[in-house]
Amino acid sequence: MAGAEKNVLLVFIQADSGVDGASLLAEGERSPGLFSSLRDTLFSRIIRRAQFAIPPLSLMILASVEVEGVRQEYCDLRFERFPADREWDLVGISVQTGAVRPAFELARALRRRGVKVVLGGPYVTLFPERCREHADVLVTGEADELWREVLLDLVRGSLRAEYRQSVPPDLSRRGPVSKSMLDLKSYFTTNVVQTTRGCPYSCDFCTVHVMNGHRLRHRPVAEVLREVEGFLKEDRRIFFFLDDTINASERYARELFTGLIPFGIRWVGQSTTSLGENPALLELFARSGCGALLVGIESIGDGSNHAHQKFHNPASRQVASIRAIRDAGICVYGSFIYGLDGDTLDMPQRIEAFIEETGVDVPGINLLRPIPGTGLFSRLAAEGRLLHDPSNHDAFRFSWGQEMLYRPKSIPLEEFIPSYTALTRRVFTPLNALKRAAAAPTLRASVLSFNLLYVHLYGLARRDLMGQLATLGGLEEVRRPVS
Ligand code: B12
Ligand code: SF4
Repeated sequence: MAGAEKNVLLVFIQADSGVDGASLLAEGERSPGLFSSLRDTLFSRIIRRAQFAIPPLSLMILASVEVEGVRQEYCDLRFERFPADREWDLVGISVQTGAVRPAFELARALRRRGVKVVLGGPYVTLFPERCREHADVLVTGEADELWREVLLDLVRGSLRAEYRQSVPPDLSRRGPVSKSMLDLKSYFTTNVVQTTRGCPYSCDFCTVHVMNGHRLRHRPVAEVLREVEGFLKEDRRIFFFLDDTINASERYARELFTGLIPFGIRWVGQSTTSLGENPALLELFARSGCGALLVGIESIGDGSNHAHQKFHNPASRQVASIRAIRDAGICVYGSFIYGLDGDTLDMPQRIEAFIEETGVDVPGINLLRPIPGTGLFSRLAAEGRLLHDPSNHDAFRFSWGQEMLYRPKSIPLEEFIPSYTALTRRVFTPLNALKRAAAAPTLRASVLSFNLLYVHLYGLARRDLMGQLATLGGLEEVRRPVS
């Protein structure tokens, strides 16, 4: 091993997504009229201040791998410009489905200048063949262990074209994550922790079980606690547990959150509604500092959930579960999807009534997103219901609520879009934001900021959707299936 130190840059790319940091949103289109314009300016300021952006754990994990002769740096394009004035031996880009086009553009520009590019991340794992021509090196799968191999090969001057992690790695072998690369001030918090990968469920709109497998893999609790302790030395703000289902294994969750109590942290995470049926675990969550949980309700109708292979969330138990979580002093971010197969035009009103009845603190009313690589995407493509050419992934805006990407099963688009925009107009008002904040069991300022962010965001989404509605005639003709 000889030669000068190798400089590696890891890059995170801004997605079109409305929730991914504030910079893009804040520049949103202005409404006509003085009042609307003042309102938009006010919301943009609030959003900028709130900055819900968190750093990407994937790149924090990679940057924590130490190899002699390699210096790793990191650039978050949400907040900074690409450091084009520096010499890089290797640039690693994380490719998320919401940001494939800008990732490829950056890769192309760098390679034109002779910089070697490595691509990794969810989209690369799902579609390596589409990424190959844009990279010198492809990394597919979870790269926790592979990255060391890549860096060692870089030092040796023997980089391969592809590194593949076909068997999901054993998470107990990875050490704690370092934050040394981060500019702490850029983020809402930098305390992002993942304890478990994989998901036992098979919802057809989700890529987690496809990419990370159905078997739950846990990090040793002691390791997670050590990481939390280390993180606290640099940043005392709230913790985000990024696990998709933090209550997936009761035994593990019990051990983890019991261990967390002495740290006195505040944390938020994601759980299934079934947590509300487990008073002992719920109490432990609250005692360990849980302030809010994102709960994937998706539909309040069993037929709609079942149509998408989601069976672990029976409608009859949802109201009681959400109330129990809130009664334990934990806010609920209720994540709904409207437009599922099985949904009919009465669903908006049912969602609204559900939000009222349960007191969901922050509602998220999503449009169904057919992500390439999911069973849903393939099925809608086979049924001729996608609004764009299924082979052209760039044609789809996967961003959260601004555009319909498919035709709902039993509601014509011309009726679906107005029914959705009318729902979000009723649910996301400044008055409702204030009411929800006042009623929130805890974290009232965050509940207010989030709801105000959504008043703004769903307003932008409505404008885009109404624009799409105006062009629908043309779209429908192109994509209507041959009967
Ligand atoms: C937190 C989160 C967010 C946060 C992101 C915050 C942040 N700054 O990271 C927010 C809310 C902003 C968000 C937004 C979106 N998200 Co999101 N999100 C997640 C979540 C829950 C955790 C992500 C995470 O940190 N995982 C842990 C890390 C360690 O895993 P990883 O990212 O896969 O990284 C590993 C490998 O992929 C690889 N790797 C990753 N990057 C790189 C780069 C290189 C160079 C290399 C070598 C390897 C490599 O190595 C890593 C370590 O093993 C995941 C679910 C999940 N389980 O991953 C969904 C998930 C990633 N999101 C998803 C989606 C669809 C989105 C949105 C498009 C949603 C939308 N419609 O707006 C946007 C797009 C955002 C973007 N920048 O492109 C999908 C991705 C599907 C896909 N095929 O890409 C997921 C998998 C959820 C799902 N149910 O399907 N998201
Ligand atoms: S949506 Fe949630 S519960 Fe369903 S498969 Fe994905 S991670 Fe698992």
